Amino acid sequence: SSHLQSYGQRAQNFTNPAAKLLLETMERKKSNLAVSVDVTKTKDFLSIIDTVGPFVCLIKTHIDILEDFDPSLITQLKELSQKHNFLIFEDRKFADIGNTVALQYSRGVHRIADWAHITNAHAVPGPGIITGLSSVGLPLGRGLLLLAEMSTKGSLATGAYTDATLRMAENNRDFVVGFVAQQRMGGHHEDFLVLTPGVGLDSKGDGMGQQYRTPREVILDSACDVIIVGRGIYGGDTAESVRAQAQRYQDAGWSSYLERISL
Ligand code: 6AU
Repeated sequence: SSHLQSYGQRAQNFTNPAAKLLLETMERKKSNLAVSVDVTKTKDFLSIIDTVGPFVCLIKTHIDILEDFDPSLITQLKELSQKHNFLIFEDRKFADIGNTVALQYSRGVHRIADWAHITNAHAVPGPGIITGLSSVGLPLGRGLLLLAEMSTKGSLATGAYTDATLRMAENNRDFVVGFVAQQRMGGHHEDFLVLTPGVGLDSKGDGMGQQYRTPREVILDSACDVIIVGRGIYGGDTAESVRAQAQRYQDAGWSSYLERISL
């Protein structure tokens, strides 16, 4: 007697094409795993993505940490996204006035809006940051996540700040498709996506503030939608270990989801 909708059913709760496509992809690939590929060399970046591609719904990038960035990398990233059927999330964490973030999103060397289905922003500047980003991203069918909480020890994004971030999202539902957060919040319905970093099966932290919880804690106990895993997956040195870890996290995330919707 489940009252929770499946990922596939939830696609119809959204008008935003990026959110719909993500949920449809999750259902089709049976994956609520996003891999965060935080490496500095193009060769490693592309090889990790090709290895984990079959297991993920989403690849998360920090495009500005690549030392040998070249626009041809974007062509290759898009090809991998088609080969393996995943979406791309550039974790840019915009945090400036609307006019500036519109430029950072569309221009510069990275031209993020051209290739990233989803990006994210801090709520700290207020709603103008959404106006600026949506002026670029909405016509392209892109989606935005707001950082409502952070995974790190001592995060200031709590309480009234988190609540105000939720209100900002509710007032901009065409473009804001959800949150980067640690839990589904405020009796929050199934019509925002909650993507959650700080996920690891073998480690509790990194000595620089990061805190890890298990896929089960995140998906089942905290009712989040997507686990974001970085070093837990690509930390191993061989392609075989990267593949095995991706499979392991995909299985852990998906079985927790099946348990959640059967409650
Ligand atoms: O699994 P890790 O610790 O290797 O990587 C976690 C990834 C990093 C962070 O920049 C990002 O997730 N992140 C975010 C995001 C996604 O916005 C927010 C947050 O609160 N904590 C966090 O780790 O690429």
